[in-house]
Amino acid sequence: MRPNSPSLPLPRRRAVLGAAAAASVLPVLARPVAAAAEPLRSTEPLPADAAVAREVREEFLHSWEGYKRAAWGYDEVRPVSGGHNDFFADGQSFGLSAVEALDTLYLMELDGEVALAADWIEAHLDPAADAEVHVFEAVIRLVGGLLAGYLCTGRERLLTRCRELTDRLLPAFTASPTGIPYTRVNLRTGAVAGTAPPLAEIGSNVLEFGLLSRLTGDSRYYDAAKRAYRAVLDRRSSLDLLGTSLHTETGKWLDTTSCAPNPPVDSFYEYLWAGGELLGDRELAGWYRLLTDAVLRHQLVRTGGLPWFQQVGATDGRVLGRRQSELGSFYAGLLGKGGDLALGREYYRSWTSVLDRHPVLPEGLDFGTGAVTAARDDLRPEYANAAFDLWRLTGDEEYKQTAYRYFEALRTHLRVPGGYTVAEDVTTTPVRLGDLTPGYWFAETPKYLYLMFAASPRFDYRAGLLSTEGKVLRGAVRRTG
Ligand code: DMJ
Repeated sequence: MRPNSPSLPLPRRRAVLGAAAAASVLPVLARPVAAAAEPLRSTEPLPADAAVAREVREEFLHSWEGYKRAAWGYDEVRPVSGGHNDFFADGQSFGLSAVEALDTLYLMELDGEVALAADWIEAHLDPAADAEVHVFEAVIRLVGGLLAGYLCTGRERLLTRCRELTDRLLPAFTASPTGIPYTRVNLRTGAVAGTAPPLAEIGSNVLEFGLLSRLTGDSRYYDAAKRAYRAVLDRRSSLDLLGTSLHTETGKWLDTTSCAPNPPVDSFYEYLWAGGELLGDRELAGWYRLLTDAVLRHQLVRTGGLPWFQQVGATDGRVLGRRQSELGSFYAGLLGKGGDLALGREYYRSWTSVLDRHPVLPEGLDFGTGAVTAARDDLRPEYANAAFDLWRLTGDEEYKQTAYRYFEALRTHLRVPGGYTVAEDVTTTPVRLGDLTPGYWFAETPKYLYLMFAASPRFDYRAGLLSTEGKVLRGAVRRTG
């Protein structure tokens, strides 16, 4: 499919909310706030909230315009070369970045852009494309993006597309003899493939599927997601730990390393907590507590006074590694939301200490030695996500300070004329750049930062709930008039 070119109206630059409105944002999730330790280091005073929100919105628009200019209708932009990237399947595009951006555009009150993106999606996103897609990525990015777009705008056709797409993803679950999903499915033929899903790919669908079941009255989606979770919980060890990946057809563990909160298991745990919150599912909430207690018991260690999570054998608790992925930094926020706030705050500081030592965050490190084990930076959102979560829980200025530092680091090192890009190596001076704006950029980092500073009237700061891909699945406030 050849993506269409848009007619590109310049976005209307509207003033963000004034300081008075910004000052009215309160810490929002009512939970006990643990005594805070001293921040790691003092920082310069921040610009006023409204000014930061304006900066973030401008940077988001800079990358959005880069995508529109060079890659409109394609999945992802290559902002250095001006090329584009098919994320799911070569020669097949779903306009991924536009789907990812929908609710961010809405929250930033860029309504002309929302209409442009939604019109394209409704006209061109093909839920029956002859493409073998990665089920997990299609769920968190496309299904979640369409759901959030629908919730923000009320455009029924976005919900229709969402349902059509999910119906075509469902064979990955229903064809499985164990309930553990296949990892890939051809949207046109329903042929399934891939029998070694890691935990994140097994569980990170219960929010999207549960919500879709609610919105449509069709329980098949939620039932499939719950069956998958149950299949994992039934296979936990006597220590209440989980391995990394399971075989779809035999149900046997393929890797018995408990590597939480690293990928590829990260959002499996996140969706247990969030499923309890969004869907009121007490079973999911109970599983979250059970499994988290085991992770804290067997994997939590301290190095230089800061907490990290080692890898252990799920059956015997034997220590297997000390690697930590940058993606694991989201866990600071999840710990906070799940009732372990003091530990969540400490773990956030573990990551702030990494940011203290590098221009931007590397993908991986050995927390025992501090050595970088993966020198890339994939323009990831997890640290900003944790800042957002912990700020909502505590209202503490520390999270605005550090989130702004993170934003400045990205702007200094990863901004290019065509938008924002990943880096190949963050240990070189200057940072050696790559050439891709991942779709999740449009869904996550600028959204978390903007919401922290903008006092947005379009987000319910108390009730709002975001998916692992930053999609607002609860708490979008519809525009009036
Ligand atoms: C995003 O696609 C989601 O946050 C997912 O849960 C894992 N991480 C990537 C971005 O790093």
